[in-house]
Amino acid sequence: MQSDIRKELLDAFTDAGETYLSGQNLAELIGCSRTAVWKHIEELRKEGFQLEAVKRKGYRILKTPEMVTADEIRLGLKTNFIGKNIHYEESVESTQKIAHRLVYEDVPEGTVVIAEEQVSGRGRMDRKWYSPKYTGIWMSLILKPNIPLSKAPQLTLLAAVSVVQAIEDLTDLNPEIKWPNDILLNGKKVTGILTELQAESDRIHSIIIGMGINVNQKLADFPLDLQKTASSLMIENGSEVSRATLIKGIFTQFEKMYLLYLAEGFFPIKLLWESYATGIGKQIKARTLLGTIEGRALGITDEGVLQIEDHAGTIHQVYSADIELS
Ligand code: BT5
Repeated sequence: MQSDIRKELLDAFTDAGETYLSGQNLAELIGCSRTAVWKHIEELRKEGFQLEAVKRKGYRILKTPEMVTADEIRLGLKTNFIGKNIHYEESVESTQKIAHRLVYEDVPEGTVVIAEEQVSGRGRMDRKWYSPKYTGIWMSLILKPNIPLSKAPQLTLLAAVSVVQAIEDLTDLNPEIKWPNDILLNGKKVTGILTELQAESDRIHSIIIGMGINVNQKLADFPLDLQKTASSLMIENGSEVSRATLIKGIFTQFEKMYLLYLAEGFFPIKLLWESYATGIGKQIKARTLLGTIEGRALGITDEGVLQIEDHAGTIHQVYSADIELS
């Protein structure tokens, strides 16, 4: 089986330590073809393993990727409840799915599901979210705020502000937010946020905020159709970014923003959001389920709703859409 080859390959490298192992050695040790060995070595490279290949000697592992296990994240984490309870998995369909299940087990507010890889990561409206192993942050945060249903989208904006602040704290990058849920660097998407909720009538039981952050992917690691629109922090920054450190930064910023929100409402978050927003005051196109609206983005209301003034001067309130900046 494929995963067995991979496991045996990693075991062989671990046993060999500093010693090089040739493709032939590895194939014999594992009992597979040299092509299979080569294929798995390429896979490991994509996942962030640094392998050295020396002619007539073979391969050895120079560096393994950083993990985002609960222990790794707990170390030095100074929050009171966000990220205090971490559910970590190596590979999942979607962290959202696990978070929805955990809600039924009555986990504490601030519980986070983190995975190294998602095989069916999802975006809004069941779109796919590409979530390869070890190179990004794929996590879902469970909240239980006592707010009406209509205010839930504000938490998407709050999450975006927290992620931008954490990226700015850790790198020299200056990300922008595209309403409602994208974080961009040089016009390319590095983060997507998906807010889902469980509610009974108008009472929110829990809100699950999914955050997908491209951290250490190279451009060639993205599928072709995403290479024009997506990017990672490493591509824009020029060097690797520690996922565990960034996760801790997001938890810290999120907790600060969330407590401010619960105490003072959306207004202070709105001001921060506006300072990072792109497209406001500009001509934009908003694709909604009911049709496309073109006009000037006026800004967001105190509720977090986007306002667009069309060419006839009518002001539209947009609750959910895909935005195209011109
Ligand atoms: C989003 O949807 O941007 C929300 C993404 C949320 C992902 C997180 S990861 C943890 C949690 N668990 C999940 O299963 N999901 C959440 P949307 O605005 O609908 O954008 C989706 C579109 O972004 C796709 O149709 C692609 O065009 C593009 N896309 C897919 N993967 C991408 C990636 N890794 N980076 C940049 N763009 C991507």
